[in-house]
Amino acid sequence: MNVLVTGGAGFIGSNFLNLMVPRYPQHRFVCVDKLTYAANLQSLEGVSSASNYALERVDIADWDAVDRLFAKETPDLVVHFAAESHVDRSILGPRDFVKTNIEGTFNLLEACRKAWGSTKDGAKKSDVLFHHVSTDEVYGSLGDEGLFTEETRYDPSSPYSASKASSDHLVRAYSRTYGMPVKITNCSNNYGPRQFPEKLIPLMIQHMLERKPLPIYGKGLNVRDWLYVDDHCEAIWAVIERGVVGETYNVGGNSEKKNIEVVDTLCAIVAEETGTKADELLGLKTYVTDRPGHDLRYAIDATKIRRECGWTPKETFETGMRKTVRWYLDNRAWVEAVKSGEYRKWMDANYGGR
Ligand code: NAD
Ligand code: TDX
Repeated sequence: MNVLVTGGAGFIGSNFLNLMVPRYPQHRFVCVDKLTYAANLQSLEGVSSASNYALERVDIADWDAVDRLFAKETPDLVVHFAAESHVDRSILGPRDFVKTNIEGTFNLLEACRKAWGSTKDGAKKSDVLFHHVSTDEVYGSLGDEGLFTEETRYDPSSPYSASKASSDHLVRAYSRTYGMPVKITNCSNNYGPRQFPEKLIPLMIQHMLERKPLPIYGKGLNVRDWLYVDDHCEAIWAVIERGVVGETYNVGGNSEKKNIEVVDTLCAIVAEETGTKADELLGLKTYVTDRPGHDLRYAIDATKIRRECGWTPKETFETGMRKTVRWYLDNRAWVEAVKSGEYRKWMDANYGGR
């Protein structure tokens, strides 16, 4: 198979490529990425010289570029990770989210449609499967009870989640209207190596190492369902291999934690791993203004993917968090590289260099 992996230089996409490129030498993997602030080619050093790997710098919001890419590559499978992914950025500047997450997904679907049914007699030319990587945030917020299922009504709260919801609707519409083969996964919060340090877990680790305040939004009582990134990547592959075409699968770690619990756990692990007193790190906790429209609680019912695709997560929250802390301790240069340049400018402009 020729596999296009959009957003392959970002957090989840790079972990996906690091797992799949060596595992499947019979498939060719093309990383399709605009290389925004969130991308880091160092994350792909382990696969960049593999003979079944290639990189194409493409902005998926640019139709001509996407059209050219598909003419050149004729993919069998598109695994679509590329997105603007940070909720806080979407609140401060939603435009890029609409461009990449909605228009970008639309362009990829159009390119697949062109490959799917553009012969004169309307017969399909190729069988390209479109796997859309989405989020549980499309469902909005839960109260204290209940879980998101694949039937939960969409009710997004942020420009980010609204743009992802919109892209999910487009993907389903292409399946129903044109009969195109698509699959969707809606996953809970990921954590692990190579995550950009604007997201809760790597941001907190970094601030602990630099002895900076640990900014906790509101009272820290919002709940997320955490999943180790490799478990998410395996879930995507399980759905590609064993999921039913046209179906949606929720993916989650069965690991609900309040934000404050996440920070306390991280303080304990970082203290242990660095020989620091936990109290010194716990003393850095700082309660700051809440995120506007902050969803209270996310939690996933992953029964369908377990039952139909035989997937279960391998890591627990405790084992995954320890691996993650170790990775950030062992890869300080990676963090420094992504913290330079555009990220630093954005943080300085919006958070006074936090
Ligand atoms: P990320 O921000 O780390 O990476 C996104 C990648 O997409 C970057 O490499 C970036 O350069 C690329 N990109 C952005 N705009 C592009 C464009 N216009 N054209 C081509 N490439 C572009 O994101 P992530 O956390 O790895 O998330 C990947 C996907 O998984 C996203 O679709 C996100 O919505 C979804 N998701 C993420 C999580 C999570 O917890 N991180 C959970 C569920 C779903
Ligand atoms: O400094 C912080 N302090 C804080 O309290 C940050 C960055 C976050 N938070 C809170 C907000 C959330 O309740 O921590 C929680 C997690 O925040 P993020 O890491 O920004 O993730 P979230 O907003 O939940 O979204 C993530 O999971 C779903 C990803 O960024 C999305 O791409 C994915 O779809």
